[in-house]
Amino acid sequence: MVSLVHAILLVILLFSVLANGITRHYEFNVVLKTTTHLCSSKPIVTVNGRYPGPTLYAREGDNVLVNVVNKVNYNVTIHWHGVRQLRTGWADGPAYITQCPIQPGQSYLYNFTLTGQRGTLWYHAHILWLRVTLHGAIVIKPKPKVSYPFPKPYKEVVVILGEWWKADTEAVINQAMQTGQAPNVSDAHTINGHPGPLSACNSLQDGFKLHVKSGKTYLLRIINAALNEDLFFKIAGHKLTIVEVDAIYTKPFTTDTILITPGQTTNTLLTANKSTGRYLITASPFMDTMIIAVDNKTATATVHYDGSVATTSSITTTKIPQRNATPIATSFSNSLRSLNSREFPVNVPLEIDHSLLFTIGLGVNPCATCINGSRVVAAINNISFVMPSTSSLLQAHFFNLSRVFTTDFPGKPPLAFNYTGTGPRNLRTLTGTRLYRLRYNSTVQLVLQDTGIIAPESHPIHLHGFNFFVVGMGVGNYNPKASPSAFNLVDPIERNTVGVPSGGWAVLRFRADNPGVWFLHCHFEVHTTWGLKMAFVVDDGNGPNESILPPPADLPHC
Ligand SMILES: *[C@@H]1O[C@H](CO)[C@@H](O)[C@H](O)[C@H]1NC(C)=O
Ligand SMILES: *[C@@H]1O[C@H](CO)[C@@H](O)[C@H](O)[C@H]1NC(C)=O
Ligand SMILES: *[C@@H]1O[C@H](CO)[C@@H](O)[C@H](O)[C@H]1NC(C)=O
Ligand SMILES: *[C@@H]1O[C@H](CO)[C@@H](O)[C@H](O)[C@H]1NC(C)=O
Ligand SMILES: *[C@@H]1O[C@H](CO)[C@@H](O)[C@H](O)[C@H]1NC(C)=O
Ligand SMILES: *[C@@H]1O[C@H](CO)[C@@H](O)[C@H](O)[C@H]1NC(C)=O
Ligand SMILES: *[C@@H]1O[C@H](CO)[C@@H](O)[C@H](O)[C@H]1NC(C)=O
Ligand SMILES: *[C@@H]1O[C@H](CO)[C@@H](O)[C@H](O)[C@H]1NC(C)=O
Ligand SMILES: *[C@@H]1O[C@H](CO)[C@@H](O)[C@H](O)[C@H]1NC(C)=O
Ligand SMILES: *[C@@H]1O[C@H](CO)[C@@H](O)[C@H](O)[C@H]1NC(C)=O
Ligand SMILES: *[C@@H]1O[C@H](CO)[C@@H](O)[C@H](O)[C@H]1NC(C)=O
Ligand SMILES: [Cu+2]
Repeated sequence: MVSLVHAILLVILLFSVLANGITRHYEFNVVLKTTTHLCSSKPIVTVNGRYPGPTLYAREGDNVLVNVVNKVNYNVTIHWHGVRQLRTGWADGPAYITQCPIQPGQSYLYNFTLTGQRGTLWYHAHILWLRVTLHGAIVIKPKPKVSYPFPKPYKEVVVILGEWWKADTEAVINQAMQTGQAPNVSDAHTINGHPGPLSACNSLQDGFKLHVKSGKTYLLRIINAALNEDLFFKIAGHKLTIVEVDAIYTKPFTTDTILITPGQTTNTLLTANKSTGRYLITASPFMDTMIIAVDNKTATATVHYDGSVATTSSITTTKIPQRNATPIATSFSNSLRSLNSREFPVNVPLEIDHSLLFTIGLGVNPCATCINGSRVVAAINNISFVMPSTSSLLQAHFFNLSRVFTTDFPGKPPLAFNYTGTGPRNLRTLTGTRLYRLRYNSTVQLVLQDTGIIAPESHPIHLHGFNFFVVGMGVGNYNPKASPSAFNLVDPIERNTVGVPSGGWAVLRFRADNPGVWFLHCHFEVHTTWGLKMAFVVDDGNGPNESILPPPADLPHC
């Protein structure tokens, strides 16, 4: 009898576990690890000594607990990029935005639930330039017994694209901040931690090998973890079928080249339809403003058919896209559509409460100690954002601390001008810690307009706490009268990071249904450092589930 009762209880427990997800516990020790490959030997900041870091596996609905223990001499925080963090902003991770840093010797338990999300996301350090080596994949499987809306792949493989400096990256950005100039570009791109067999890096490593069986289909979960560069991704002799971006299912489409900006993820099916051989995988930069320096080296890896002999001469190669191949980039962006099925409907806000226009771009401010007496900066609506230091913005918001921020961030540029034009103008920006306030459940249309101040440039803009719909995109200046007629309000792509075209604009829509303080910034680390960032503060609603949860007891203090 006892065992029958136990069995029934177990079944009930199992069902509640299946319905609500389980709790997954991860231990992340942030430690230094000395690498001896990749053109240089130097200590790097890692999770558990691994580069890239370990993959965090979970299912939709799971509660994830990650205990982060800081064993390095840097302040550390970790961001769970793309995880919506409904009411749990305390676990979002950007330093001085939602938490103070985890100081050396301290630890912090990130506690969040993966509600309504499945797909590939990633985690990375969100302080200093530590994310260059502190990053890894988050793989969220559908709920038990739920299948993908595409044929089940034979195997799944995480492919992380990165950027590698021979020098210490903190020295690189510190030098740039002292001189006021742009930081040195990287020395290599990487695929799963390796520049690859054909790299100019003379790495002894063979590079990453993707072993495949002829006739099978593979799901590649591609992540751009580079600091400052958009990347093209190709596989020689094979087409790629895009099925998901930023943990949102897409209408499948086939392409030979993927464009992926820092912060974005792309899931693609690869059918190994050759019988044998080795095929080159490439990751190369996209930057269509020629005066901006990029690391022009191509990272390589190989698709290796089972039974093929490994000689360099036997690798089938592919044409690398030019760094300024704008048509390839535009064609890829224009092909993205949300799946918009019954299970995964598109809910684009149609009535807009806040219609915002943000200019994004560079500027120049005086700096007596800098090389030219000036420094390059970056700004949104002419404000170079300044981080608080005495508390995080979320703590200040929750505990009603005054004098940490103001809520007067301008909803439109202070000065209307020919944004993408090149005429002479005052290059100065203002500084401030200003936020834009949104009522709970209000709707936002945000036009992101690149400027030609110094030079037009594409910017991968990332919003924390939300996904948004990209309802329109174009070149030149956004035209409030003409541009909306081309909006896609039916099946626009939904994502968390958008590549705003160089000298152009993108229009985002989202509903402010997540109370808290949410960072909006360029995912080129150099632009964020220079000030291309701001935050939204979303009020609590009146309902029982519409307010921020109280902070955990171990939340770090400044
Ligand atoms: C995680 O947060 C939830 C509230 O969202 C809380 O109920 C739970 O106790 C927390 N778990 C741990 C281990 O602190
Ligand atoms: C940046 O590059 C310059 C020129 O190659 C070099 O002199 C300098 O040492 C580099 N800076 C760092 C921090 O490596
Ligand atoms: C393999 O797929 C590619 C791209 O879809 C196609 O061009 C090629 O003809 C296929 N090859 C074979 C042997 O089926
Ligand atoms: C990369 O840039 C370097 C320095 O500007 C140049 O010498 C080299 O030819 C370039 N390589 C490619 C593949 O464009
Ligand atoms: C310094 O300023 C001069 C004049 O404005 C400009 O031409 C030059 O490019 C600047 N140098 C650097 C390294 O930014
Ligand atoms: C902050 O102020 C709001 C509104 O006045 C109040 O409801 C809330 O309890 C205050 N929070 C704290 C932590 O004092
Ligand atoms: C803005 O500047 C661009 C580039 O100089 C020019 O082609 C365009 O005509 C200008 N637009 C307006 C409205 O002046
Ligand atoms: C930005 O603000 C500075 C300082 O007030 C001003 O001089 C400059 O003209 C402004 N630029 C733009 C584009 O609004
Ligand atoms: C949010 O607003 C929409 C209408 O704009 C309404 O249908 C929905 O019920 C609201 N949700 C909440 C939680 O208030
Ligand atoms: C609030 O959330 C809890 C837990 O998810 C749920 O059981 C409850 O029904 C929700 N209440 C409302 C009014 O939505
Ligand atoms: C680490 O963060 C604390 C809290 O904000 C700050 O006081 C301290 O200066 C930081 N340490 C370093 C090395 O930046
Ligand atoms: Cu940028």
